[in-house]
Amino acid sequence: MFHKILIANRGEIALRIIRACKELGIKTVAVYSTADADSLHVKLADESVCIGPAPSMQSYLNVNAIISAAELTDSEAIHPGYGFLAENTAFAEICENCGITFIGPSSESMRLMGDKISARQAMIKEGIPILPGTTDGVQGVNEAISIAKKIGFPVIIKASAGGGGRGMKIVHSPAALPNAFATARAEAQAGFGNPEVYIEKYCQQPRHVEIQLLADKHGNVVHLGERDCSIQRRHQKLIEESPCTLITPDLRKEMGDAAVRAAKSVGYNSAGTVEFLVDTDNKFYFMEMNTRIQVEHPVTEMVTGIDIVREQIRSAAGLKLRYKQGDIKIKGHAIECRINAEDPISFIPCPGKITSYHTPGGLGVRVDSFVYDQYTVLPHYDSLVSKLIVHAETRDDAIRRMIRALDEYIIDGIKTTIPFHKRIMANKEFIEGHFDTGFLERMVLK
Ligand code: MV4
Repeated sequence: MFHKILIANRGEIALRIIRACKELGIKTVAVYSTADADSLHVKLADESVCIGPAPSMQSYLNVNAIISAAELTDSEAIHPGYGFLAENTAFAEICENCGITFIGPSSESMRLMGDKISARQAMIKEGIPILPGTTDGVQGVNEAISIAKKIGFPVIIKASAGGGGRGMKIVHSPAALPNAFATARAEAQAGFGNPEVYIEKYCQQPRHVEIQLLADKHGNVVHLGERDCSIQRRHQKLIEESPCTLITPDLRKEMGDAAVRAAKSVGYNSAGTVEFLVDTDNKFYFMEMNTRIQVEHPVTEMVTGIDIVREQIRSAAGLKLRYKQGDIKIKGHAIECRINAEDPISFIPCPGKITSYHTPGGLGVRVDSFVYDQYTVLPHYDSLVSKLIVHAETRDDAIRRMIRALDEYIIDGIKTTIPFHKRIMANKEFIEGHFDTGFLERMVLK
């Protein structure tokens, strides 16, 4: 096992990783920007290294500074968390070349899954369902029109180097295609440095269901069931839960097996997530694979009792997976609310000083956060201040527990999305499990 790990991140995920390391007896090194000098991840780590000024480009994305910090502190491994460098193939490769273990998959499986066209091709080979569309990049607008006519409108244009919903264009008619196609390519070039796009049939009102995987360096892969992440706004997930209300044990097995095969097809050997869309006929389609620990991993931890970060670190150290698929049992229901420093109606970020702070507690309540009384939420980074996770026997009990916990939570001095979550937890459609990825947009219209 590693003796020392450097955590190349900040905020709640840096704390989450430090906690796993402490329980494994591993020493930790925090890195921080000058703006984060008072942050909890710096206080809780055994050592810390300042890696630059507040802007992420000069600190948490500063590869040279982070590699130097790892070498200076004799860290054997780097955990990238999520965001920042977590899915940067070049960074994973640099770690590999420097003899530092990147806690994540090999740069090769990252590259195969990072390119959405090569990921689609890998799924076809494995017989995993994908939406009708192209299996190669689309170069010209005429080609795009003939493909779209063949698969039928509406279609969606996506960047091959994109992901997470960034740079997608929904097209409803041939007339709208030339403009959408040109914009999609230009945005792909500007946003990802690669203009390549592909076209898929657009699936209306799907559920976003993802399968959590654990894999080791010995070819073993298990799945930990699914999360429903359909409650999102502009591709920012706000509420996640496990299990998903519409997944039967048979469908779970089918999707879980598909996700395991997807991982095996690229030699995947870490924690990861395979994202599917589930349509109104309960048919599922591979979307993409996230090769990192995700924000919403705690809901899966609550229903399986497995520490995903701990298993991810063990796997990176070359240890064998401790679980067979038959050992994985889903117990009860878990829900996570992402609490952001944002206006609860407009979702405009509201950083600032917390003047009073009290966290909820009690049975089945978990708070993954990094803020404290008098802490100033910084404007330089994302606005997530806390993840409130509840676990209970049934979904109804979990919703009631979440309402109770939201009522207990005091965060004064800044605006947060707590009032938004209270409204959702009281929403009839949400309570009945009748929602899809369009739920929030429709709610605003009402
Ligand atoms: C889609 C889709 C419908 N049809 N692809 C968004 C995240 C990324 N991983 C894939 N995403 C989607 N891909 C096809 N062929 C719907 C989404 C989608 C979405 C689209 C528009 C507005 C909100 C959305 C929320 C979740 C998923």
